[in-house]
Amino acid sequence: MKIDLVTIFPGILEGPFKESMIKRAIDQGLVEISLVDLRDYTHDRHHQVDDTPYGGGKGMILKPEPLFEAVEDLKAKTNEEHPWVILLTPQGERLNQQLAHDLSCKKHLILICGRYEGVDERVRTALVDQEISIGDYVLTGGELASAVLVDAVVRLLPGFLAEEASVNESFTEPLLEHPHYTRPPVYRGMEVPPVLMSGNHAEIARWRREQSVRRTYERRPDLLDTSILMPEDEIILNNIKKKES
Ligand code: 6GU
Repeated sequence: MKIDLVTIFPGILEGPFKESMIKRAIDQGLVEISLVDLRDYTHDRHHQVDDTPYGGGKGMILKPEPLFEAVEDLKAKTNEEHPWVILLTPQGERLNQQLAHDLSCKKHLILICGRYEGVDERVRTALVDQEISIGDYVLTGGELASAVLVDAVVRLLPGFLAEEASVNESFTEPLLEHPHYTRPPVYRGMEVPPVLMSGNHAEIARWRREQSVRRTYERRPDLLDTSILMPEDEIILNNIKKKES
């Protein structure tokens, strides 16, 4: 996969891809990530990327010309038929695991990081394939949002994770994770549940499943509304509800 990030602050994005798992994915050749400085696509002395809004009002708007030229240049340099152009903006469709999975199937993503009060509307209508937001809060720009998107997408690429880990996990499965413990068995008086040290794998699996269902019910009941539970999970859930009443 190839990912281009178009931004006026490439410095913000230099850190996130230089460490840990995403770095490894880059080193392994699973993904190629390029930071593209929008100012490289200006032609004036001041490298102006923004301007005041027609009709008045506060704030600055990203100009269309540098964005069009940057994206067209990136498209001209790729072998891909149709690179997928995404604008990161609070007005976009909300990122979730399904969307991350859909994007992980694309061969080439071009991510435009929005800034200031917004971007010229002609960029949205004529250049962008999809607008994406990472949640209902306001950031100063799309850079951090694009780093979140890249992280969520790259970890789903084939060969990134051991098969089991990526599939059997919160939000692919409809349930939240059960609690985890490691050594020591007692820390500051807090004990590891004995079942986890029993060596009885069937018992451990049952305990974990119960904890997952309980956690989901307590913290994210909305996930239970939309997911199809296995019959064993329905029984666990009914027991939890019975004990409550
Ligand atoms: Cl993509 N951009 C900005 N500026 N704020 C956001 C966002 C994006 N997603 C959530 N908040």
